[in-house]
Amino acid sequence: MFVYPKHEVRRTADLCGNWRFAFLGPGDPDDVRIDRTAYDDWMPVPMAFDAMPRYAGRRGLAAYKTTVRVPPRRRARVEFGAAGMWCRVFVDGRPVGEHTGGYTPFAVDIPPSRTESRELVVLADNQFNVERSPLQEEYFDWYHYGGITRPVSLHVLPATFIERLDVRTEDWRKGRIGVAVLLGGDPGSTETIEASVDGKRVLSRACAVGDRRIELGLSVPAPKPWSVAEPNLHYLRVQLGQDDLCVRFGLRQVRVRGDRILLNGKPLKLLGYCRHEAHPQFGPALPESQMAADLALLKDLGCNFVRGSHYPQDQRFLDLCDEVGMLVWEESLGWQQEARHFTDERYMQLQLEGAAEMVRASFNHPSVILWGVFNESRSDLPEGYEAHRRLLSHIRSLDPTRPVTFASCRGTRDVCQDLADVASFNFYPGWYSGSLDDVAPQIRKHLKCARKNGPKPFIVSEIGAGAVPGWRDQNAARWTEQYQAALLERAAAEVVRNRKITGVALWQFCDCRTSEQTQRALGRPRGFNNKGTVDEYRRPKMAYEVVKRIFRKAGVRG
Ligand code: ADA
Repeated sequence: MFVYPKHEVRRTADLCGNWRFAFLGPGDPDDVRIDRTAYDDWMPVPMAFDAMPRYAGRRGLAAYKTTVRVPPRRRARVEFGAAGMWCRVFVDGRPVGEHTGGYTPFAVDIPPSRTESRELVVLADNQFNVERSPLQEEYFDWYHYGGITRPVSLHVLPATFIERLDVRTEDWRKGRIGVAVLLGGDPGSTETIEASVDGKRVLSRACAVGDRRIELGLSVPAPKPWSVAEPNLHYLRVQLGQDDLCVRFGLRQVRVRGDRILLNGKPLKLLGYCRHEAHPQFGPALPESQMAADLALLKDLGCNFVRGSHYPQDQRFLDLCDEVGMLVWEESLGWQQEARHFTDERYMQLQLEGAAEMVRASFNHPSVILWGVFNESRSDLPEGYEAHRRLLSHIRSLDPTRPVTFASCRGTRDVCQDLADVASFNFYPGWYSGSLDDVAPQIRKHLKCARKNGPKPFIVSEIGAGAVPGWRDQNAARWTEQYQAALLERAAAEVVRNRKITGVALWQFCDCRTSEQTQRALGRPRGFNNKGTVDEYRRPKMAYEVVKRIFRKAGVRG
């Protein structure tokens, strides 16, 4: 719902749609002769190729091909929303870039040419491979798909172009913003820079573009703050010479004060779910209408909060959260990392790069209020302390405007809690251990752990139970919908009742396909993580009406 186009001057092209496709099967990408590939199929972009029936469950290399038109002798760039798990991009048969991580945006340059028609090939790989895709491992408790899973676009660029606009709220009441204009290309000339907010000119002056960054202080003509109840959005357009960029932003400030998270000075109560980007027919490449339908269900449940578990989110989903008023915890890619990860410098560099890609992509979303890292990793180890310190301080250096956290399952053994602005714990009383009577006491026990060094916001970042969809039984034991409803009722009621608890992200919004690794599969009926309050097709389980009643009574959904 962008009221203004993202570019009025820059020439761009949407590259979504059917590309030519060939599944090459298992193998090493260095053995692939792109010029000898027979493209015998078609594949929509964005889409996970192994969510398509013909390639379901198969792992290997896949080649995508399309043709793009670039004015002769002009530089251009292809921007990918994400491609996984690893990919290599070719232009006219020559490699121009690679990317790993599967959930973050990246770009590759198209070198100038006298020829206008350019061949673009993407070699994508959904094979688990510690060299090419170390950030994604088969033991994780969700299914890892492959392909070009988020939108792709072509950008024809002038010598000096606008890389990014980072918008910081300086005063939400008065509508004062700080804007960092990040430049790419060849600096060194003097250009005229113009800025408008909501279509009204607010700046026009000459500027030297010798460095890569121009700082602007601007006023929003008719400021309206962003909130869950009133998700007002503003539009900033900057033109610099022959290039321009329009971004949306919201006037809001997030602060931690004592044991509260404040949004524009008001304490938040975060009630919601952890959500995987997952659907049996699309894998992680959900169409926008499905994203919107998910948000409508979250709103119907009375939620104001969603934790994007366990990787950076699709920018289109965050756009929708901005528009409808949903608060987001966004986190970098990871799951139960161990000491071997923390002591692997290449792994840590990829974690740092992936976190930076996430922060840069999501910086302007008012809905994103919290950054997370390293889900359930060994934050009880000395190596874990250094790894958490590096990653959290890196994120803070890129974005000092948002608090940071990490979802710990180490309880009192956790040695990293001083590094986080918000204490977040995952625990499953009544599921992996104990009974329904342990739910509220365990929440109170973790609250005490969160406050051991003084008042601090505390989020129950995961709690829940599995229910096989449609399974109801007189015993009402584990895996029944009755048991899941009873457990979530106790968890939601305790969080809503206890004013010292900042919030909860129930595990999880919808069922999702999980790893086919034997040990994982044996504990996951149907090969799915069945802890959704709705199943994978978003059909509600018994818990739905229970959580809805409790969350809506709390009145946070806006
Ligand atoms: C962990 C993990 C989730 C999921 C959950 C479960 O908390 O963070 O991704 O695996 O357990 O269902 O057991």
